[in-house]
Amino acid sequence: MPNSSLDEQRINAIRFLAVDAIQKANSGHPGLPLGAAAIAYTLWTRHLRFNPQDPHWFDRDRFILSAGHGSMLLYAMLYLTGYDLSLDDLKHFRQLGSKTPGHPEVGHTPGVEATTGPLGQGIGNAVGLAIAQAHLGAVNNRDDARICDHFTYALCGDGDLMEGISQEALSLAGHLKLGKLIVLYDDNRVSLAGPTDVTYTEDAIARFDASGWHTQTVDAAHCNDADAIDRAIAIAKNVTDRPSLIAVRTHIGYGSPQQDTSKAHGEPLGAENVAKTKTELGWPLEPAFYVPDEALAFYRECGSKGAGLQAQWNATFAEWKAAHPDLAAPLERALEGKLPANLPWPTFTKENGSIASRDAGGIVMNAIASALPELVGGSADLDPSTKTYLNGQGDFQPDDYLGRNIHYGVREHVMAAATNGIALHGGLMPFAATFFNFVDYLKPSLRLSALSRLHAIYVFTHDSVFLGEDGPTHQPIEQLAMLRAMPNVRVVRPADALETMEAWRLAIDPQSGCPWALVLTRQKLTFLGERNARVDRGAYVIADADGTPDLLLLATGSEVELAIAAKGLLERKGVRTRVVSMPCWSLFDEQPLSYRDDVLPPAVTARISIEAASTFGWSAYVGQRGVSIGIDQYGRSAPAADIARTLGLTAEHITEVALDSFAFATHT
Ligand SMILES: Cc1ncc(C[n+]2csc(CCOP(=O)(O)OP(=O)(O)O)c2C)c(N)n1
Repeated sequence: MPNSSLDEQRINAIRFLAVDAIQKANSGHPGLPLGAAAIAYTLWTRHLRFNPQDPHWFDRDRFILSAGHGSMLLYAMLYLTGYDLSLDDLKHFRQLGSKTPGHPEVGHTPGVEATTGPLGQGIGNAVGLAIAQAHLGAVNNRDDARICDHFTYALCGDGDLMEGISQEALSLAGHLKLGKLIVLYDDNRVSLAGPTDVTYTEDAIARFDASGWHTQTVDAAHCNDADAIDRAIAIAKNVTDRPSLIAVRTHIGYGSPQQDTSKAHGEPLGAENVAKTKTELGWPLEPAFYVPDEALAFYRECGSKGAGLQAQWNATFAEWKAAHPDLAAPLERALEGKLPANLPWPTFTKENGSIASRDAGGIVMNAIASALPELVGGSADLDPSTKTYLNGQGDFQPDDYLGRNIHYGVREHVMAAATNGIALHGGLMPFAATFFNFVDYLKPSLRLSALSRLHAIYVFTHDSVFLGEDGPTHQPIEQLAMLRAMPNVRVVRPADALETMEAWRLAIDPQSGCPWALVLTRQKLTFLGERNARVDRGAYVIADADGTPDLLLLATGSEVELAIAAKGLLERKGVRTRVVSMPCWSLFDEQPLSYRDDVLPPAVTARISIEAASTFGWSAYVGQRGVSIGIDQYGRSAPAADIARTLGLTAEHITEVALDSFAFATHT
């Protein structure tokens, strides 16, 4: 039981705000708020440094509710401590247009730091947030002023820890010795479908031990005891050479008739059980959404201390800025979402010869890296292949958080979730790289980059069957279609070095407000000529017909040069052919109709799309009379030229198809 009745009352205020909101919505998850209220209470009122008046204060502690289904716990804390979230907002939990959606959404509710709900993502975000703090701290903190020195806390449940991404996250965080990361585990041994012992019986805490974390348990006798939790958090904060886990043994649905059962997990208690729970915990039955004046005053006072904390920090920051203008300028610029003027972009000309777009990407990144200190990131053990290593910028390692190259290891999923965390932190521009085929391993996190409109840059290389001998397990087919179907993602597949550079130019724009997927080749690409490569318009005419075109060839990436070769053959047969490079569909779709009609004249119905991937989606551009040449099957393990021949991706085959199509379009 709580050690004092005041604590108990304040903890119960959290519980019953959640219970009443869920009951009113007739939807939600009361089990977690009932069981974990004491954890939130202790953390928020005794440790967390936050300012409800300025939810974006740079050096605030971050709190991530990884178990996002427990959103009412977070909303209750935000309301109680004085964020811009009213009691009325809680009364509209899960309703259309409310500030209190079913799962927390960053950018939607003041004080919510990350969009969580897909289990395990929040722990990955927390690792990224802690990486960002460690790096920005190493770059900027000085003995006289520690301007980036906050903690990152995450609250997770059994479900988070069952997800594989959590293993990647704790393994990476343990290696990196992220001492300012503290994970609180709501160890209630019940999940959605029943008790966890039907499937989850390993020693969860030993996993953290084995990964180099500092671990503590707060046992069942104290699950409601703020002082016990308080002591554990205080100890964890003092452990600076390792991340910390605090497993708090709790009871799902605490105090309700469904306590310790999965019935409490994800459905409203029901009016009768709400009443029984209130009676059990000594809470007045009426009114709903009751918060004792003393409790509200206490929480509001905790919240109002944040203004003082931030004022102190502001003073430290001002001194630091005066003493270190060289550090302050780039940090402030990045935080304002601005780029440095005159970045040293490389030039690509015919003299560079044929060059793979992955190599072009590496040249671009390395050209701008020194002038763009916020660019940090890494690959999933693939940077020799993805060409994304930033030369001379150091490795982010436990003994050197200054390094800008993050070695994610073969952990694609947490790489992307951590990338989201870095983007959420502010002050940095994260990138993440892997083979395009393995986008499948990180897609759940990329989806959250997109949903949250995070500025994260994904570099995906080995973009097609033309990677060759590694075979169909490594050859992407449907991945382009998958990413193009995802709202808010800019998918760019450049045709040569110049388009690659233009893609990077767009991708680093902090105002773009979305994730970018740069899809690059392993194999060399012909330089397609000095020109105004309008990647920003999504598609443009790269090689035009002499006169009004009879036929349009639409292509992306490595297939643009194939289209240009086919154009040569077609013109010998008298077919006036226009080639359109279409590196980014979504940008093209957003152009005015007049531009789209200029590039793809409606009168020209003989249209062929050429892309070494699933043809899914191309019908929107080739129309009913058009034809899509692509690969609607899995690839082959063979040299690229043999694959091209077998799958019909040759200029000769394209020409044959085009001639048929032209005949069809003009004679029907
Ligand atoms: C990736 C993913 N899979 C499944 C779900 C559906 N789901 C939501 S909560 C939950 C169980 C979580 O159990 P636990 O973490 O123990 O939470 P508690 O029951 O203690 O509230 C499941 C399966 C989800 N949100 N995310």
